[in-house]
Formats: sequence, C-alpha cells, structure tokens
Amino acid sequence: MQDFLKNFSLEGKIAWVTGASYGLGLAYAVAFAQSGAKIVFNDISKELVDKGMAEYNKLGIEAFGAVCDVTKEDQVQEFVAQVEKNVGTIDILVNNAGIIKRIPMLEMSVEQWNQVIDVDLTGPFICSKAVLPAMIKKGSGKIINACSMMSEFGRETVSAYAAAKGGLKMLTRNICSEYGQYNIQCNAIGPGYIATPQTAPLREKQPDGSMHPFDRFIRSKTPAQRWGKTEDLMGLAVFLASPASDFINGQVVYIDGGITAYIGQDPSNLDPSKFED
Ligand code: NAP
Ligand code: GCO
Repeated sequence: MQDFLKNFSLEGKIAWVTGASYGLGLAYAVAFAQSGAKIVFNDISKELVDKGMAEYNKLGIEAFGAVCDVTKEDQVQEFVAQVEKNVGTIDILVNNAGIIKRIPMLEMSVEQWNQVIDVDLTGPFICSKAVLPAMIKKGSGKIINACSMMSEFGRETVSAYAAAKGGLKMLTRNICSEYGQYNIQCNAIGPGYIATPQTAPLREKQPDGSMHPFDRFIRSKTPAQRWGKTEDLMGLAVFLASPASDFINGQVVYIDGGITAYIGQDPSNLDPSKFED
C-alpha cells in the first residue's frame, strides 16, 4: 500500500501508439511520455510522420517514428522488428489509427466498406498479433484499443465504422480471454465526441453563422453540453497502460461527458449563447 502512486508510473516502459502524428494518438503518446515511457509511433505517410516528429521534438519528447500501414502485416512485422532493434521490446500498444467514411449504407461500395474494416478492425488485429509474442515471453503487456460511441450505437452514414468499432470491442474481450493468463491486459477507451480534425466537419458553422445541426444534437445528448478535448482522454490512457490497472481486463471505458448514461434533451431547448466554445 505504501507509495501506491508509483503504480501509475510508466518509467522504463516502451509504448507504441499507432497513427500518432496528431489528434488523439498524439495526446496518448504525450501523456505516456510525461509518465516516463519511451514513445514509438507510426503513421500512414512520411508527411504525417515528419509532422508528428516535429510535434514531439517541440515538446521535448524523444520519439521513434516510421511509416507503416497497420493493414499490411509485413510492414507491421518490419516496424516491430525495427523498434526491437533500435528501442527495445514493446510493453504498451495503443491501436489508435482509424478512419471513418460517412456515407449512407446504400451508397457505400464494398471497397469503401473494406477500407474502414481493414484500418479500424483488421489493423488492431495485425498490430496486436505483432506485439503479443514478446509480451507473452515477458509475462506482461498492455493493449489499448480505440473504441467509440459506435461500439454501442448506430447512426445514419457510419455502418462500416460502427461494425468495425463494435467488432473492436469484441476483439478487446477476446484478447483478454486468450492472453490474460500471461498477465496481459487488453482494454479499450471509448471516446465520446471529441474535437479533433476527424469530427471537424460535424462542428462547422453553417453559412448563416449558426451552429451545425449535429453540433447542437451532440450537445443535447451530452450532460456536459460540450465536445470532449484530447486532454480529457489522457488520464485514462495512462491508467490503462500502467500497473495500477493490472486486474482490469477486457473492458471498454467510455469518456463521453455522460452520453451513454443520458437519454438526451430536446435540442431546441439549448441556449447557444451560453456556450463558450
Ligand atoms: P484521426 O484524425 O483519423 O487520426 C488517426 C491517424 O491514423 C491519422 O494520422 C491517420 O492518417 C492514421 N491512419 C489512417 N489509416 C492508417 C493506416 N492504414 N495505417 C497507419 N495509420 C493510419 O483520428 P482521431 O480523431 O485522432 O482518433 C483516433 C482514434 O480514435 C481513431 O481510431 C478514431 O476512430 C477513434 N475515435 C475518435 C473520436 C473523435 O471524436 N475524434 C471518437 C471516438 C473514437 P490520415 O490522417 O491520413 O487518415
Ligand atoms: C460520427 C463521428 C463518430 C466519432 C466517434 C464517436 O460521425 O458519428 O465521427 O463516429 O468520431 O467515434 O465516439
């Protein structure tokens, strides 16, 4: 019980966050670095890796970054081999890389469907497969998946994304089931609606300067009446990556300002003049 705060430290750990050049992935990596971990990250293009590296340098964080497509098993295996050679064995994996296509299901091609499933569901499978053998050998490891409100809910236009994020919830439980015996924990963060470039189109002001109807809708569904900030997710990420959560396994923890607890209010009752952002 003495010094229990030490259990939240990531000192000496190596954390790999996929797609961590900006947005939520960058926030997880910064939180890990501030908690003592060494950071490794990949992204889909050299431009993004350079952008991420510049951001880490600016923050005084030494990171190892490389281009690697999470849907390509050979690239992922090569990336992990490079990390093991240059940095060390991965202790923490965050399957953060994701894409969304907002297209009504009847207009969505099979190719578009497959792209979303590949990145959002098959990618986490491939990356987890690449780190699990070393974690089993070591007798410890943490895998954190990026779930979503769409792991629980559906809505118009996001069929592939919802199918992938629902599937990712079950992959989380299955990794826990298969590898919990090796002291490996696989949990998921389920962010609500967070203000990042991915959700920017849903928050854009209308041509007449009024709120986007989806912005109004989300605030009416969220007891906090605001969008999440990337900082809102950092504490849980550190907790799930640290020894403090060693007996938590197979869970999805939602950080959503209360959306999953609340039936929502009539959006027309909202007073936009009260909003500060
Ligand atoms: P994001 O802006 O889409 O960032 C994810 C990163 O992954 C981007 O740099 C992206 O590159 C990269 N990426 C895409 N495909 C890849 C691939 N095949 N291989 C490697 N990297 C790839 O996402 P975010 O908003 O920061 O969200 C991060 C994660 O949380 C996602 O899984 C998302 O679904 C999930 N999430 C987000 C929210 C939210 O409100 N923002 C809420 C719930 C869950 P590109 O920029 O080229 O696509
Ligand atoms: C959408 C959004 C969501 C969020 C997030 C919610 O179009 O409804 O983009 O899917 O990004 O995943 O948790």
